Amino acid sequence: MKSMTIQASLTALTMIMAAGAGMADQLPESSMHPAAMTQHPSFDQVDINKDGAITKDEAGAAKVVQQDSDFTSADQDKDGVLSKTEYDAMLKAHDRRGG
Ligand SMILES: [Ca+2]
Ligand SMILES: [Ca+2]
Repeated sequence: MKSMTIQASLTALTMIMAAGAGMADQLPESSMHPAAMTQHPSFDQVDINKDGAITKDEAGAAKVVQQDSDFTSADQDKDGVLSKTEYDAMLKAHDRRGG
């Protein structure tokens, strides 16, 4: 009777370990998907050439804007690029829209 209890415990332990391993397997895969879009890239990450401004190409490459009109409306002073202030304001606007 006692040995059956041990056997049951071992089986449960094996199942827990297997489940843990399965979850660990999934972690790197999900972190490879930037489509998890809960967090926006920082200004520095989007400003690929580090000139202190985000062009439409850089914003598109980082997927921080879905369409030209998003970029245009974020470019508040209409100089064709996003400053850090404009970029931050755009992200805040995105968050407000819940998207
Ligand atoms: Ca740039
Ligand atoms: Ca601007």
